This record gives sequence, structure tokens and C-alpha cells, in this order.
Amino acid sequence: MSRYIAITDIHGELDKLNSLLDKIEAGPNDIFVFMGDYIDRGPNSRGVVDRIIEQGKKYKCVYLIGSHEYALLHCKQDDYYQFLFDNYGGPATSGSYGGFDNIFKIHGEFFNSLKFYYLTDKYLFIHAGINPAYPLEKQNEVDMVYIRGKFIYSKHNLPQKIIFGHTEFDKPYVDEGKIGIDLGCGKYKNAHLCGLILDNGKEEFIYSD
Ligand SMILES: [Mn+2]
Repeated sequence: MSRYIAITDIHGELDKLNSLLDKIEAGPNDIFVFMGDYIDRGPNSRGVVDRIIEQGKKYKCVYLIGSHEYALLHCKQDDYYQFLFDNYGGPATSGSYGGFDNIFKIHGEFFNSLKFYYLTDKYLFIHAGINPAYPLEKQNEVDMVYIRGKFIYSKHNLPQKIIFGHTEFDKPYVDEGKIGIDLGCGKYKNAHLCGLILDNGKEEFIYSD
């Protein structure tokens, strides 16, 4: 029986990612689900991406797209995303790669391979959430990486529990249909990176130092 290990919104904080991964005793059947926002704000976006790719050589890993990767992928075609990249931590990412163009030279294949969600029998893993007015197959890309209150503070109709990041909380947000695990890593110095281990209906939270 595999367990799912969800991690989101690392935002360039490689030390916190390493600390969290060190605390997780993973087995060969476990599946890591990285839920986006690997980059921006923190000091080592490139190191974070290297580390999660490395994790994929030892364990099954799923890599989702976050709002910051969405902005990165669209910033050269769209001024609005350029503004977001420039003002929400993108310069730290360019710095860690030694320049913007290197981001795509080094990890272009990775950034272009990211998925919008990962669906299992019991769970939907997704960066920001879904628009509750529409079924999963009718969701638009921007909602899946940017939606907040309309998703969080209303009920959805999916049979799966939705595991999400993107919107920060002081402690994990838990209601009957969803769990949010972004605790502001990369934004607040003292924020811990949170991992959620889903083990046959049991939910366990683990925190970085
Ligand atoms: Mn984020």
C-alpha cells in the first residue's frame, strides 16, 4: 500500500526542504507529490529544483505546477506575468541560476513537464484549488494555480479530499473536504515547511526545522 507524501510552496528554501526530507522515513512504495512553487523569494531556487529531481531518482515523484512556475512560463509572452515574476521573488530565482536565460537552459525540461493536478481514489493534489462551480475537467489553468477564497471557503463536489497549497495559513487548514499545507515558507523567516503524509486514510503532518 503506498503512502502519499505531499510538499508544497518551498520557494527556494533548500535548507528547509532538506530538513523536512531528512525527517520523513520513506519506503519504496511511497509517492512524493510536489505541489508547485519550488522557486522565487528564497535563496536557492535552483538547489530546490535539483533536490526534488534527485528525489525522483530514488522514489516515485509527481511534480505539479504552482503559480510561480506558471508566471515563469508565461512572463516572456505576457506583461502581467512579467510583472508578477519581477515583483514576487523572481529576481532571487534568476540569481540562483546565474541569470534568467539559464533557468530554461538548466531546468527548462522540468518546468515544461509540470502537471496541473494529480488525482487518486481518495485525493486530488493541486497547487491552489478548483473553482467549485465546475467539474474537474472544466477547470481553467489560472484557477488551478491562483484560486483562493472561492475554493477554500465553500464546499466542492468532488468525492476526493483536495490537498492544496498557495494560500498560507499559520497551521495546516483542515476541513471535511480539503487540507491546505502552505505555511509561508520563503516568505516568513520562521515559517516551517510542512509535509503531509497520507497513509490509508490517516493524515500526519511533519515540519522542517
Ligand atoms: Mn506560494
